[in-house]
Amino acid sequence: MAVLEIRTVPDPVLKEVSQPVDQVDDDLRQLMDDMLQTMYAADGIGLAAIQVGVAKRVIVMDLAGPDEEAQPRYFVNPVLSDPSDTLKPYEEGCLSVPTVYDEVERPDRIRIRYLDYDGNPQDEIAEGMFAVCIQHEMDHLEGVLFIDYLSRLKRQRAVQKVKKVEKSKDRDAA
Ligand code: GNR
Ligand code: NI
Repeated sequence: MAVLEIRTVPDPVLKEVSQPVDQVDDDLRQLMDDMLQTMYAADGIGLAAIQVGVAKRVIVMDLAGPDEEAQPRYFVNPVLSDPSDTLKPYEEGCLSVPTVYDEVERPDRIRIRYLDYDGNPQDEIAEGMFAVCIQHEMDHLEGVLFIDYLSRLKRQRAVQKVKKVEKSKDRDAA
């Protein structure tokens, strides 16, 4: 297992559209294991493969609280459908846009079909935090970030802030 580097804005890879996976094999499971470890190391609740520079339609997630047992989840080739008419705002963050948080409105209930860790098809209804997170991650597969829903001014400020934060991290590391 390995902790991978998480790409941050304005890295152009984050705008790429990810490609469907044709087989859930041991190589893909290795990627999912590494993604999960990377997500845990960064204290995230979800991660899309493109955030570690891999343009495959793969997502990992764990919505368990800090004092709960781990609940790792893996989504390969996920498809969303039947969104609720009701939208709900939520203060989102993103490991690719560190230190920036803002409200995004999304359907509060949505159906998700995907292949699991073993390649078996699954069909679920996502609600609450699961619905927020899976829609945030699905956007990554299309090259979309939560800041793309904000005003241009807020988006530009967000990118500038991340550039600054990343530069100071590089200085600390040097
Ligand atoms: O860790 C994360 N937290 C989060 C909080 C609110 C809405 C979405 C998220 S996903 C984010 C991890 C991430 O960037 N996934 O792509
Ligand atoms: Ni994100």
